Amino acid sequence: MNLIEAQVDRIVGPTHHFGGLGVGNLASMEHAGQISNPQAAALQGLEKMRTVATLGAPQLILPPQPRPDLEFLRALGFGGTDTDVLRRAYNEAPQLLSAAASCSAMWTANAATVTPGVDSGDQVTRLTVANLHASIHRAIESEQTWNDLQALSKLWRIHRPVPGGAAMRDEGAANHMRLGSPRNEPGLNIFVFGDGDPRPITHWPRQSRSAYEAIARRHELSPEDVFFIKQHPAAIDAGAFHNDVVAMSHQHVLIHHEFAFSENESTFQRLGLRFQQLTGAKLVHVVVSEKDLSLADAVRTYLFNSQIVSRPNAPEQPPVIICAAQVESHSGARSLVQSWCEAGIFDEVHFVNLDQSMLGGGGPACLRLRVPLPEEVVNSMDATVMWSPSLDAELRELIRKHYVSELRLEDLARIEFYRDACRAHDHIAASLHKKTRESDR
Ligand code: SUG
Repeated sequence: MNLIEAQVDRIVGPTHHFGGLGVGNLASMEHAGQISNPQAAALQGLEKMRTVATLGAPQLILPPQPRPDLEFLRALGFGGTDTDVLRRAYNEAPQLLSAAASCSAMWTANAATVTPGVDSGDQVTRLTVANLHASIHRAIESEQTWNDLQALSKLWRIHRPVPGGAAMRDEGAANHMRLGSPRNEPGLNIFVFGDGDPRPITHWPRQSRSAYEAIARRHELSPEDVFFIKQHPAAIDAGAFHNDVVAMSHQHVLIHHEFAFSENESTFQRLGLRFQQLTGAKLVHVVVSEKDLSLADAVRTYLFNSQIVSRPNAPEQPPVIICAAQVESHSGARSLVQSWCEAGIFDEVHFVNLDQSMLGGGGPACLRLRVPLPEEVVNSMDATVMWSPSLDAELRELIRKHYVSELRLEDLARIEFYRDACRAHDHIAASLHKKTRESDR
């Protein structure tokens, strides 16, 4: 039996804007205040989901988290009517209004850390919802994320976020990699953390080792198959605020930049050896040198943030790699992908335009949570949120009708805009949970 990787994406919300809130995230900081296009952002996300679903992978869709979060603003002392709360937040602390309206939950790679049941010695898939304590706008996501993931399946166990505040800050799957065979057999779990020595100079490391140690314990992973690996401080300082900006993995493939990790060769030797013992196969380990692609260009193109997808009905075929359009227009990054396809690591490459997400520092892999599942769990999942051509068409129509194509921070302070955003959210959520769709009958 094989493990099938379900992909969970969230629709970008109607309040998508560039708040410059991403800690250590150069794209986010650089584009702060720029006019955003929520309609294009949501349609671009849907287009990527279509690409993935067309490969035969189960593609699940979550609704946007309701924003602006007025409860959050009220808790911070902005009182009065809804109109007052929005106006006061905008006048007194616009960055808090921006945080309350952020659609950052669209980057579902940060929703949770996931391990398949087989790694814990049983068949129970485990998820720990990320606390996202490194950033104000992201720390408000976890409650809704817990509810959303809980609703998707009854056959997995979802743990609450790791407690303990900033010392236990956790960014979910963006810093976690699992290597294993395509079969439902134990694999290796690699947890990449940024705190401790050697420290970055400019940016604050978002992921703590202690949080991942707690997750490995909670998920009952066997210690000999768990690796804790340190992010290179130079990578964090160059803008790799998450490991998935400089490293990617899928089954027997591990590809990363030479400055992704602060580890010596022996760690990777142990990793390769253990992988071979566990799976009987050789780990394909590709290290991209600074000469072939500088750290700065890795961050600019998000090459290592490509989404790798196996076709469930052709599991022995090499997977497909989905890259941001920025990879296609960078000759160095493009030739690397082409060389990997020629070497048979990937079957083919698809380029997708995710410009609105990229301006906030999120590429293809940031926009999905991958969940390796045995087939019967895939079949147990909430079918009403599974991608289908008719759901896709319905969502596109709603987005075209209810989302604006130009948004400025001051718009978020208007009560009319707030009401429209609530309506847009309700339409999308209702559409996702509709039992039967005209065209599916
Ligand atoms: O947490 N950007 C997100 C991007 C997350 C990318 N995810 C992965 N690498 N897996 C972040 O920094 C920008 C928000 C703003 O600028 O308004 C933001 O939150």
